[in-house]
Amino acid sequence: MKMTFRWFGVNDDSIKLEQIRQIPGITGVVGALYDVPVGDAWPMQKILELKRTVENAGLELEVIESVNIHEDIKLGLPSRDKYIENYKGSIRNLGKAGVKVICYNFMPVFDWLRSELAWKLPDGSEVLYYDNNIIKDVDPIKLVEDMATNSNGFSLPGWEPYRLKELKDTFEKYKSVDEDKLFSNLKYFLENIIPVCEEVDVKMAIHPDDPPWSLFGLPRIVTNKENLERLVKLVDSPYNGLTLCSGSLGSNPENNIPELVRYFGKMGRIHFGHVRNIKFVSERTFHETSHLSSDGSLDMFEIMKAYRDIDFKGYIRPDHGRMIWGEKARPGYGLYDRALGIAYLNGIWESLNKMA
Ligand code: DNO
Repeated sequence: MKMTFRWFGVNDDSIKLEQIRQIPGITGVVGALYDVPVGDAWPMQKILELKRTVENAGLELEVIESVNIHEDIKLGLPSRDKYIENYKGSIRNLGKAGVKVICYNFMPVFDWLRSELAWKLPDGSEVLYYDNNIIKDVDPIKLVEDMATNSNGFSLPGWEPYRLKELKDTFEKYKSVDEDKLFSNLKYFLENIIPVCEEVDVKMAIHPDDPPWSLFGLPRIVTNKENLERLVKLVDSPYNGLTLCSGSLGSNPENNIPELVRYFGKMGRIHFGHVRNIKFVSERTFHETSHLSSDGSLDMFEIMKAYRDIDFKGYIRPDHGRMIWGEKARPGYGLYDRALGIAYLNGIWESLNKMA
């Protein structure tokens, strides 16, 4: 297991690489180019610049999160071929720069979604909250506007402001895309790119839908064991793999995370693990917590044990943390609570190794 930390770059992160470097056991950052529009090929020079910056701080850049997928690919429009060609260009360039894993998602229109970005826990810390009663009645356009203005001045991953303008139009286009169609659009994409991944040794790792159910009538397919199984079979190659996100899949209590880790891990299809906890409030309503098992509804020991049992050699990162100690950072992505999360996960890992 290699422990990593998501970083949004010199210009868009409150956290410095020098601080990340001092987290015990850290090997590298999970980075991305945030100034390349979705759909364009990532230029070699910019990738190398990012790599140099990260490596100069004594860290590795082996995981990218995310190279986002242009909406036309998800919609299966004729223009998708041009964007798929660009995507292949990004994969080739990232491979040349030594990147091993690309995390991406196939969620229509939205990436992750919450009803509140700074909900107060009794200890005064702030967390992300998903209340299904709010989401089910809300106008999605209004929600996106709120998200964009309430994120401590940072743009949220997947909520690029320039995409909001097209939102209404995109909703219209999705009226003809159901789950089967979305699966076949994903298959088309994977069939085209996986041979390039095999050639340059870069593994694709799809991120589950967060939360793992349909929103605003849009189809969502990366949601449970059955669909993950269907997905890995779309193209039967180890390069067609998963980012197993405990918090995203885990917000549906029917998803048993340790079981999923064992099942897809034994197949060699998990390349990246996002490890975090959440607490169920009621059906389809939950909030995030510290990583500690006793603070949430997921058993972190059992999750890490599953990774240990499959002798996981891939990358792990702590996921969203609480906002604590007065930190001002992008919601979910502060330094302090994610660093505490790492220390805790590393502690579990050491115990597991010694007990083995
Ligand atoms: C949220 C993240 C997601 C994730 C993408 C991957 O905090 O886990 O935005 O990065 O879905 O493409």
